[in-house]
Amino acid sequence: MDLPRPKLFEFHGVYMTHYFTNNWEEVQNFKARPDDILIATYPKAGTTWVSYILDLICFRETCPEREKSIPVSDRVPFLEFSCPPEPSGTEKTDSLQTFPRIIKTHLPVQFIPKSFWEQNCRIVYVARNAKDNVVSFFHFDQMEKLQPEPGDWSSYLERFKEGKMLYGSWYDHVCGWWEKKQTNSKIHYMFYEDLVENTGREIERLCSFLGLSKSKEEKANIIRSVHFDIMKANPMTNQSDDPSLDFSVSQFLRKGKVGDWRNHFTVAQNEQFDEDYKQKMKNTTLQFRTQI
Ligand code: PPS
Repeated sequence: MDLPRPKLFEFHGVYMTHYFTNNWEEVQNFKARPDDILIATYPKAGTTWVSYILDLICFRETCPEREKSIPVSDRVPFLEFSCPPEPSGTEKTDSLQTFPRIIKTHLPVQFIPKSFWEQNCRIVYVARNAKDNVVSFFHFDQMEKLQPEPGDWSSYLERFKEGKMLYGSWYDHVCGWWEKKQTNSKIHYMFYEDLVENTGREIERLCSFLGLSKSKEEKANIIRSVHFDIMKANPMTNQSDDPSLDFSVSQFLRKGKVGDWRNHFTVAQNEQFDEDYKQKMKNTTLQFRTQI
């Protein structure tokens, strides 16, 4: 795929690229169904992992054949993505034949199409600590040709602090969804670090949020399938079919760890980051773990 890298621009107060705003009217007018499950995240927080978990929870027993033939990116369409001639995220979602539909978005809470609220849909939000999130995003932006040029690490880190990233400020994103969750019981807010620490417990919580029960054996099967090494080797989950990703530069399933930020932040960068973080997060009760 040989497209020029896109430019960031401010869109209703949030930095975006045209791949995620081209189809804005259709996205905003999207008709959600009451049984739709929306998975929302800031990019690189564990979207693919949780998308796959949700897909297995909902469909492993009833449609086992999709396991071998449909990449997770097709099972769980990316709502606001649009890169013609590929069908847009809304078109892909509208053509899904499954119930429920599981739909992925990276939109900040204020941009969510209103029908998701009107239909009282279940929403799973996944958040990841800022330091590992920015490191993962930096490596991804190097391999993803549909992303703006990342530049070097130290300027990238500054841009992250300023919110000049695709989908804007991480701080606004995680806090905006956290505030919304306080008054909306249909939002399940979960953390990447918890998933790494105890995948089984988090799957259990997801099942209970969805009102589904799984046998011990079914749960064990899901835990096995969503292990980092297994997902990395699985062509249905490792994104190896995505022509815009350059796997000679990095991997989509790169490390899958909590604390990889220590291999990237200098001592000075870490101190400045912590100082700035304290300011930006001083009005929220939201807490993250940067190690487990
Ligand atoms: S995207 O492009 O926004 O949809 O990316 P996203 O899927 O949100 O995030 C990618 C990071 O999630 C890690 N990942 C996992 N970690 C642990 N276990 C499993 N099974 C797993 N699956 C995906 C992936 O490796 C990326 O993180 P980094 O730190 O870059 O490895």
